Amino acid sequence: MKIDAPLFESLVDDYQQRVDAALERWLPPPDVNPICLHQAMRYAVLAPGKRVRPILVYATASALGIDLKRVDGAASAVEIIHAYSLIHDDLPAMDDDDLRRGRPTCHRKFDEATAILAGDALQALAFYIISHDPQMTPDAEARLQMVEKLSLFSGSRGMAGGQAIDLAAVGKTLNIAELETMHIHKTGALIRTCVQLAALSTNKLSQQRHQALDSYAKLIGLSFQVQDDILDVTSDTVTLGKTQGADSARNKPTFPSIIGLHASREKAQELHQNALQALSIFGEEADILRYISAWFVERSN
Ligand code: GRG
Repeated sequence: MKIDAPLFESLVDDYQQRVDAALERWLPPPDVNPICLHQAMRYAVLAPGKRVRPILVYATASALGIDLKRVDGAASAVEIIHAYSLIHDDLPAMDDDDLRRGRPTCHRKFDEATAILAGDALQALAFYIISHDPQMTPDAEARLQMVEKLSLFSGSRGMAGGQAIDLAAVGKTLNIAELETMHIHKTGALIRTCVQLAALSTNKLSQQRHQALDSYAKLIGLSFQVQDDILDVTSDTVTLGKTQGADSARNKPTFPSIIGLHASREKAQELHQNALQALSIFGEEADILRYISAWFVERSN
């Protein structure tokens, strides 16, 4: 599909609406017991996030000619894992934040115990979806691989491990390689999962194409975080929907704090160019992924 900027924007809108509808189907109803827990889960997931990760699942599926119905489950699962990670990240024991997606954080709106449980239950729900969704692949082996990827990349060797490195790094001096390792795990692993889950939804993908997509995903996973660090310095709380300057206030190492703002912008652009290069074996069917890479480094929230 030939893509230009307006079409890209309308596809992003479609994907956001599509995943919101799927999330609504998977989330427990707000009036079913335990009501408070279910309301907290819905509050966190349905809050107005960018839906970057589901968009990436749909975009990869679209580039590979996969029916989007087959990846609704994967798109929902990654957003649900992301929502759980945000709830737990905001807790007093971690970043102790009051604002998320322009609203009070889950533990502020409900209470700490409910927020912990909502995160736990969301993590379980994501794996339920991947193992259960009848619309996904009929191939049991592929489904098992999806469970494996999601668990590996969200666990201690992926996102949760990155969070542990992050917490240990507060107030410390990291070099750029150590900072990258942290972000490759904390942010990059789940972004990589999005592309992998979509790629696993087809058995027609060559090893070479699979690897090219994975390289692309690794590069944009890091560029997303570089831009996040830049925005923490340059944006404002209302635009971000979370507390601006929170990283520097907590004395967290970031790309701008280590290499400066100018070099951070160059780094983001370099990662973007490398991501485009990784897609060079694809034709215009992958243009949507090229636009996503550009979006990641140009976004303002
Ligand atoms: C608690 C296991 C555990 C992990 C937490 C994702 C994470 C790991 C912490 C969130 C804090 C943070 C700033 C992480 C970097 C990743 C990131 C930029 C998250 C925000 O993602 P967006 O911008 O948020 O996609 P929305 O709200 O738009 O979905």
